[in-house]
Amino acid sequence: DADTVLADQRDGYLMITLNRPDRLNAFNETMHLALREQLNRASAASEIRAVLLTGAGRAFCAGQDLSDRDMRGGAEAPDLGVTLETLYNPLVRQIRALKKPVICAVNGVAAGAGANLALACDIVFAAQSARFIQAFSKIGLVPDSGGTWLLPRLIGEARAKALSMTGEPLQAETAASWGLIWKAVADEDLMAESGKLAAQLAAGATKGLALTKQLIQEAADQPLDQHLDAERDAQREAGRSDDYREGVTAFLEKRPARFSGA
Ligand code: T3D
Repeated sequence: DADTVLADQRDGYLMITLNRPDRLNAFNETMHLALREQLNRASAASEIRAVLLTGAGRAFCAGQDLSDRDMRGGAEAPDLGVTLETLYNPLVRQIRALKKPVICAVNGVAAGAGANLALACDIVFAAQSARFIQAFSKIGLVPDSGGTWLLPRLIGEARAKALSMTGEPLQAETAASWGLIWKAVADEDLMAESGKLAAQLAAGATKGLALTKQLIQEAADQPLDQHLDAERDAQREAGRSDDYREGVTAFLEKRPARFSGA
């Protein structure tokens, strides 16, 4: 189970590849921990200013590895609350809390927790041939990894319920037209397009982008009045960054800004 996750630092961003292609990159504990470690690395390293997450082979991620849940010999069902508490929930929290943009390139099928992992990222590209499947209902489970929170917010209750209850695959283009993801792109363009955006955001005003991410995420839970205060505080903080000074100066000097991330 070595190298269940590959990581490659390029152009200011960390490209992380889920790498269990023979299992469609389904999650076992080793892959969870390896992914967590790479996200921690991305969070800690000042030279990494964005993350690009993708999958090896023909799939993005098929969710939980069900061969680790084999109860055919009469084994007791595992306590799934424990797996969520210790593995899936920390992963979603980690992505949402990361103070750098996380871009997801969904290169193929994204099922179960694999679909919701993708949706937890900040900007999601998908290859035209990719499908999103809330596979949970087929095995008697509920959508996890934030699915029941994110889906109704992104696409409304009607579509969220139908996708979750039927487990029907949703094609990338429909996902984009519904507002579930940012863009569906031709398969052969997926990595170039998502890599280009990752590099662009890695060269951006990191502090401002992190505050933007935080504000948009918090908006779902607070009234406008309170949120206006949060925007005021965030803008005050962004306004104290070197990148704000550089952005305004570059505009006035009619040249591209050179953001340092500070
Ligand atoms: O358990 C907990 O801790 C709670 C947390 C749960 C989170 C969850 O994610 S629950 C949902 C788990 N995932 C699924 O239910 C999806 C299962 N997979 C599928 O439905 C299909 O494989 C796909 C729709 C994703 C893809 O279909 P297809 O036809 O393109 O491929 P395939 O032939 O089904 O799969 C190819 C191989 O990958 C196959 O192995 P083989 O026959 O070549 O040896 C298949 O068994 C394996 N595979 C696919 N998904 C999983 C998997 N092996 C283990 N676990 C998987 N999730």
